[in-house]
Amino acid sequence: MEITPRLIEQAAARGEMHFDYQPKVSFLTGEVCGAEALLRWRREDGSEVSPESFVPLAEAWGVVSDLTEAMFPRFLADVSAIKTGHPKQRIAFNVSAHDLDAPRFIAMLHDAIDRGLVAVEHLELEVTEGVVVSGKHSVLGSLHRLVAEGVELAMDDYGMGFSSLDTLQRLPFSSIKLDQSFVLRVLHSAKSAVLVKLSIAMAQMLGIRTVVEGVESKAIYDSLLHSGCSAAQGFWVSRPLPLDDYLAFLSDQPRWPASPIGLFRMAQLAHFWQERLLIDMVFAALQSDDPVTDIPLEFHLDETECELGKWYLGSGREFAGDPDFDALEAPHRAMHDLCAEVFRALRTGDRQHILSELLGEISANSCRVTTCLHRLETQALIREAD
Ligand code: G
Ligand code: MN
Repeated sequence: MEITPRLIEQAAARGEMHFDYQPKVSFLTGEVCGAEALLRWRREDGSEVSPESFVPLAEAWGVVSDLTEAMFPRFLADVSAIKTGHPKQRIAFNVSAHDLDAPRFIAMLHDAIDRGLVAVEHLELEVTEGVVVSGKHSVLGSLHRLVAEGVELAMDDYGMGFSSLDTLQRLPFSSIKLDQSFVLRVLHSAKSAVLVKLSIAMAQMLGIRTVVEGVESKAIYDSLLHSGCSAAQGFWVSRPLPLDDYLAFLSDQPRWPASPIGLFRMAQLAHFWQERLLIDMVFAALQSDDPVTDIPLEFHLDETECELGKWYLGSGREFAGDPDFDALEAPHRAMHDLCAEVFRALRTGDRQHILSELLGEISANSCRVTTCLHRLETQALIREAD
């Protein structure tokens, strides 16, 4: 069969296309946290056309946006069926740069949200980085608005394109999905392992999460359990499933190995990094005559907004009673409060206060936070190895 643009269009219109759902598992909880909708084409005679053979053609012919628009209502209906019994699931829809550049698709999304057809907390968009989003003001504005409303935006196939850093700095991503080709090699290539782990750390510094694709074996899953990566997707967790099978799968409440160690490590890194960034900023401000007016995005002034704060006020409560856990909150809160005070002092020009008091106190509290986290990490490692 020769695939043509018309054939693709007819197939979508006739209902020959549907989505399978591939689960993602949280490394922190070991539970299914969501899934990715993957487009499937089953012809009337029952034969399957693989997405690798028709999606790139649809892209090349410029009809991919028609396909996206034709399939979006089906996706919304599926999400609605999923959320009924499983309200915490977030389901990802794959979009191409062409879709994001098409005002019609963005309008469809806003319309679906406004009409209550889908709630933003159930919705994620995965954007392939291969094709560059044009960067038109209108597109960027719409994307920022969707993200501000609570829709998540993931960069798909991270590491494969040539423009990943450029795209990363332009679009408001909430996560990156590390491409299978790196993940599949982590056990056999020291270079891939370093690239994967540093990409996770880099994402963390940007305040975004990482998902690994291509987790085909328990050994790969285990090797990334402590890496600070948020979630795993791949054949070892589950193959992509038809909607009904995915619903049954969720109802079984399957569990995978989970660990808080990645979070401890990332929190140590993030707070150390935040302290350094703050010091750099203070010194730049002291050397310049311009007053500091804006607080850079990387700084969470409210300690309950950073991942560590969210954790110890939420699922981390299970550690209550552990002296290192109990000793964490006070210096952590102090660190964030002191950070806010530095910004106030920079605005009022009170340099003396910063230099003689604030920096020293920040450093002392940062040490306390790091020590508690390091001890919690060691205890957890000993427990898990036992
Ligand atoms: O473009 P994206 O990276 O989202 O590609 C998803 C595709 O990868 C799907 O077609 C899915 O079937 C396939 N896939 C999902 N998990 C695995 C895996 O563990 N190994 C391999 N080789 N392919 C996978
Ligand atoms: Mn994807």
